[in-house]
Amino acid sequence: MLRRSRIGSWAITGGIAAATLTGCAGADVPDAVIEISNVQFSPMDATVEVGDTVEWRFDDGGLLHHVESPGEFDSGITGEGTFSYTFDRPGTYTYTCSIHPYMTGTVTVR
Ligand SMILES: [Cu+2]
Repeated sequence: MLRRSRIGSWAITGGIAAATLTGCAGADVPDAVIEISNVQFSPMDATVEVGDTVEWRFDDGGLLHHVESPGEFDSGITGEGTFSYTFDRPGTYTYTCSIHPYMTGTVTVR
């Protein structure tokens, strides 16, 4: 009896989570995700369309990083969380990490 009620409870929780995700899909789901781990951007080069949102995920065990493209976007220095930017003009955007200058990446917007 107890076991069955636990399973039922999990099913309800899952249903709510799925509904919440679906409800936010239009605004919050990035068009491209760039992982920051092992002191590099992955992928280093991303291509998106005008109007797309790119999300960088700081996932390097708390190591501080920075996503910076002077005059375009700047995540600030952080070791956790995410940074999103929506590109509304075509072009090739180069960015670096000010803490680790050898960390570079590009976003091509077409
Ligand atoms: Cu860095």
